[in-house]
Amino acid sequence: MRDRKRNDRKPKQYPRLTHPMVRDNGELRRATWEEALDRAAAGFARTTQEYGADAFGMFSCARSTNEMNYVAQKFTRVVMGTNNVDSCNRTCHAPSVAGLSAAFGSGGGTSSYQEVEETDLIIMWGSNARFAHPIFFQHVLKGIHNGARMYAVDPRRTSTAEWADRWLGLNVGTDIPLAHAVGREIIHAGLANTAFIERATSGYEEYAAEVEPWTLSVAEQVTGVPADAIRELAHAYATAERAQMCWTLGITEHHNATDNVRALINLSLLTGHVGRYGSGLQPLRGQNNVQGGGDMGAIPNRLPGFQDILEPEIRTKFEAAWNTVIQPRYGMNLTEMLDGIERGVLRSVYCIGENPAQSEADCEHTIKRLEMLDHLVVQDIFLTKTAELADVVLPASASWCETEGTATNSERRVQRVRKAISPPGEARDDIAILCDLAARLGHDDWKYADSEEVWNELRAVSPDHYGMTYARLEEHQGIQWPCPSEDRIEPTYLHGRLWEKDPARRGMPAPFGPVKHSPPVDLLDERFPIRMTTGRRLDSYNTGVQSSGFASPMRRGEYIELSPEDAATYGVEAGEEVRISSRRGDVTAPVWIDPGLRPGLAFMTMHFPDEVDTNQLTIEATCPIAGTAEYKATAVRIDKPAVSV
Ligand SMILES: Nc1nc2c(c(=O)[nH]1)N[C@H]1C(S)=C(S)[C@@H](COP(=O)(O)OP(=O)(O)OC[C@H]3O[C@@H](n4cnc5c(=O)[nH]c(N)nc54)[C@H](O)[C@@H]3O)O[C@H]1N2
Ligand SMILES: Nc1nc2c(c(=O)[nH]1)N[C@H]1C(S)=C(S)[C@@H](COP(=O)(O)OP(=O)(O)OC[C@H]3O[C@@H](n4cnc5c(=O)[nH]c(N)nc54)[C@H](O)[C@@H]3O)O[C@H]1N2
Ligand SMILES: [Mo]
Repeated sequence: MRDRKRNDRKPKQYPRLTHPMVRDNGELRRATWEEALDRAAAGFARTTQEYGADAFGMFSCARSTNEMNYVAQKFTRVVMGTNNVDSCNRTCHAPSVAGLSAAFGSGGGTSSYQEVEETDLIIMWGSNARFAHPIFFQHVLKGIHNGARMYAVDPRRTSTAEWADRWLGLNVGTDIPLAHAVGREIIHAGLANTAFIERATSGYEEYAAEVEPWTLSVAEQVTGVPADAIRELAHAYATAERAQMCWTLGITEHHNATDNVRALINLSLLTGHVGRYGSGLQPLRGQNNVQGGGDMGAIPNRLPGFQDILEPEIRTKFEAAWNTVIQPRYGMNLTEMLDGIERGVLRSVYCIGENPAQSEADCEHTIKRLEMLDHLVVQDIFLTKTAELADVVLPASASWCETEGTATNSERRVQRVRKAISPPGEARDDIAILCDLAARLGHDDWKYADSEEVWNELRAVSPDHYGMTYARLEEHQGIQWPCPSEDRIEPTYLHGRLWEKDPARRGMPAPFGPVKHSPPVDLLDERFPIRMTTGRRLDSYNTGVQSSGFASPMRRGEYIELSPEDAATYGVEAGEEVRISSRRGDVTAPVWIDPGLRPGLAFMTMHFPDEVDTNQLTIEATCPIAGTAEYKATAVRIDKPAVSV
């Protein structure tokens, strides 16, 4: 039985922003739109004049529409003249995009939700989709109903794992040893798809040598997963007719996250479970439009349509379309921009729909950095902790019910978003605000009659989106990219080319990534003996801005979740307040006892930072390729707070 004792701390209610604000004498005060826009634009112009275009950075919004992200990145590149634009993709799936791009040349998930219903095997690797992707999970349940087997690979026996045929409860940060042992077992059992490997891949020999030391028993020692469970997973994956490998942050929020992703992709190359109907790789994306934000070019290395900035003919195309000059180099990603603030090179930030003051690892450090900025403009729907630090606050309409546009989900499906109600007070559409700022910065020709006009501008420069008119999106109830033609719908899965017999049509082979195990950076020792991982619950959303204010019988606020064994060892009871310390800070929270946790493993969410600021504990160690932080592995200790006298 799970402990049901409630946390009686009151949730913070975030006020919806209904009018602009500017900072005077250290305080935010109400302002008119004219005043706030003038102030915002003047600050951006000033930092650029003084320090150059690259002193500006844009944090774009993965909650908002494709159209808004298209305009936000265009604002960054054309109006401000820099490629410093990024979004929360950096904190979650940038490693998936990097890993998939390295293997296949494109960063999208390779299959569709429908295929999950018609597959034979579903692996949920580091994903608690039952909580975090409940709509996708309906497709998983249909797949199970249709006879698919399911394996869950997660340190915690999660609500997702409860639906699995088998749960592999590995130690945090041991995914590469586990994947390598699965790969080795497939090879040694003679179950590798040699025809596919020869035809469609490269680097197999190196990969086989890399996995060779990872016998089942060595892997059992390192991962904590029994050898027979590893063998079972290996045989199930290799012998399945169709198999879906799904992963999320258990794989990507690590200092070696891109390597983790490569380790899973390797398994698909070894077995041929990619590039055909029913078999594929699915990184379930995070925020509702984080896939679309990246597709629209709100990332520092790609122009809209995931087109590489370093390719001269791509730049030439966009320079002609936008009548501008695009810098021939990658901009800074979100992690680099935060570093850049501290180094004094990034002086102004335009933050649209992000709350880094609470979402970044080691957030006290992030807050100090944001305070160092010469000019911070925050455009949000609520007065967030980040907005409280801003020089100018601009109230936006909420993308999901107050604006028109499109959004793109994890299966690359672009769907229409509808305006159902008007935004409150003086709040305005994100795109209209961006255009008004552009006008003040010398681009008074930025006028869009509606979101469809933005979309058609994007279609003209992005071959993958060209065939998706608004009318067709409506007719087909959403269309997956790529969609290069107005009279065709492409297959639901990517990389079918790998199965072509004709080498010319098959194209570049997909390389194996010979990656190595690297344990978490935040080491366990006598002072910090507990491995804490962080993540999500069904009833709350990210930093809680959009979900704290609601009353739900499910809502139970922040806890430190411990195994029954650890609770006994530390002599703590359910509901008792304890101090949780890491090498960066400490917080207090009540205890929740979860029998789904193994001894030595603790869990906290990121949902209630105003009650318990979990990210004061987490470590900034980031993946050097993708820039994503190791939110999933913090070393902590637990103490009963001293009784004050
Ligand atoms: N209800 C709800 N849904 C959401 C969100 C939300 O806040 N609330 N946020 C959205 C966003 S932005 C995102 S990115 C997604 C995230 O979706 P998920 O990634 O599914 O969510 P998390 O709970 O962060 O982490 C998933 C699992 O990783 C496991 N894990 C931790 N360490 C390891 C490890 O070393 N190896 C393995 N294999 N697993 C490990 C954790 O135990 C956890 O169960 O959810 C999205 N959906
Ligand atoms: N400890 C720990 N920390 C984590 C993670 C973890 O697993 N553990 N996960 C990380 C992940 S995956 C993510 S994605 C980040 C999330 O980090 P953030 O993106 O910083 O957090 P959110 O709370 O989702 O903030 C989204 C903001 O967008 C605003 N918003 C919503 N709709 C609109 C709109 O239409 N227009 C505008 N202008 N604003 C809008 C909301 O009000 C909110 O303030 O957190 C990361 N932090
Ligand atoms: Mo995310």
